[in-house]
Amino acid sequence: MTAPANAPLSSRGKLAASLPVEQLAEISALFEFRRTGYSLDAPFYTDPTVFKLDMEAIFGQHWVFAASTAELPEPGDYVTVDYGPYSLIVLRNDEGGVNVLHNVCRHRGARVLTDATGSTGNLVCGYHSWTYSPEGNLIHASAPGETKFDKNCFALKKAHGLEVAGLIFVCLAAEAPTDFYETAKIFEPYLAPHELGKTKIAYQQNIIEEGNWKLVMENNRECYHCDGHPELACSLFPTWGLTEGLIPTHLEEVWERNKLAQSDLEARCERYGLPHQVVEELDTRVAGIRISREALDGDGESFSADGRRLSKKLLGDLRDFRLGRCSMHLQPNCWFHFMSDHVITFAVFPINEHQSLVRTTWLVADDAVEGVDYDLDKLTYTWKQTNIQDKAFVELCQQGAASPAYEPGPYMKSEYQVEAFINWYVQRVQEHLA
Ligand code: 3BY
Ligand code: FES
Repeated sequence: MTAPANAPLSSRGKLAASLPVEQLAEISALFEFRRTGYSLDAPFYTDPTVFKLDMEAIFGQHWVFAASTAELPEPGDYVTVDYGPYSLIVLRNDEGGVNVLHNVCRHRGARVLTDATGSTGNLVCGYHSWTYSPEGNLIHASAPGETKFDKNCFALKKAHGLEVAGLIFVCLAAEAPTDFYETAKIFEPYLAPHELGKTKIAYQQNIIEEGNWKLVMENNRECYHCDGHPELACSLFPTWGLTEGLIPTHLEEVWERNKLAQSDLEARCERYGLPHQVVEELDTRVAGIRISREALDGDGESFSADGRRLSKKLLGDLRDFRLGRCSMHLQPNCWFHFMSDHVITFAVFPINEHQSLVRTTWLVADDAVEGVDYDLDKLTYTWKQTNIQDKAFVELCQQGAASPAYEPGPYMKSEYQVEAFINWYVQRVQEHLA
């Protein structure tokens, strides 16, 4: 784990302080009187003011997953990450650390970098060529005859960056919450053996979903709907062959085979010294997490129809393909699957109250060769299908929430992680409002 390289500048004023009293009372009441155990009221998904509050209280205060190490391997490599009103530059510096800078020129505010990814020395704004060092210091502002301004006062604003086991997180708060370091200590040993620092991007997909970011997260936090994911379901459940859809046809056998598949996986993990215990603290931590290692169907190697490996190169120093999936859910915006042969990262970047960008990235060993060690279409098939199906589910819910007929419905037991996400969200916003 590397410590944050940058001290941020100031935090923005609270939205709450700027709202008319009646509107603030109305928004606070939404949180205070929401019916627990039920989905949220419509304004949580449709109201622009609630969205602004989400950006301030959640995305403005908490650690957000931005990218993986493989996306910026060399000094000068960068990605730009946008959510809500923010645009950030996440850049690999010469010391191997990560600089996080607001992508807002200190002259007249133009976006400095306009590409989603790239490699650069200094950062040059395209409007009047103000030029910043990779640390964000203004080093050149050609303005003939200009004598009266001090370049030191016009550095790009900074945010916090933290790289843990190959994942890069950013935080916009003036003081980043330190609880996240404790959460990172939980997941680091699960991820470390997969050596994400020695992976490369096989494929990255950006999907814009016509849905509020919370609907995207809620949808990810349950598999009650997984009958709608035939490609995923047949590799996800060790007993898929014994089920009809998600309904077990031979209950006893399903139970036994599940137990066997899982205990076989756990024995392998013990042999290789890989952590496999379930940690589930999704709403009891400020930096909520669920992590586990679970068996897959068929050969139990990867997300393929027969459970066989999708890349021939093992990640890191792993010695066995049959390691199931190590899956991690983090609040507020991401989830991951770490297999022996590849890794998939998922990040949700809210755009506005009714649109979200979902970025999915497939990582393989950096020496794996496309067409030789892996077939890109096969590697990405299951989750590309799943993402299309999830997008449709999210969009149906967004449409429903916009109808006057919508009212919150009850979460089923199997949706307890959705409830945990919502509880986490409500608690965090209420803390912020307080
Ligand atoms: O991606 C996940 O985390 C899982 C798989 C399907 C839905 N979700 C619970
Ligand atoms: Fe960037 Fe003028 S707005 S140089």
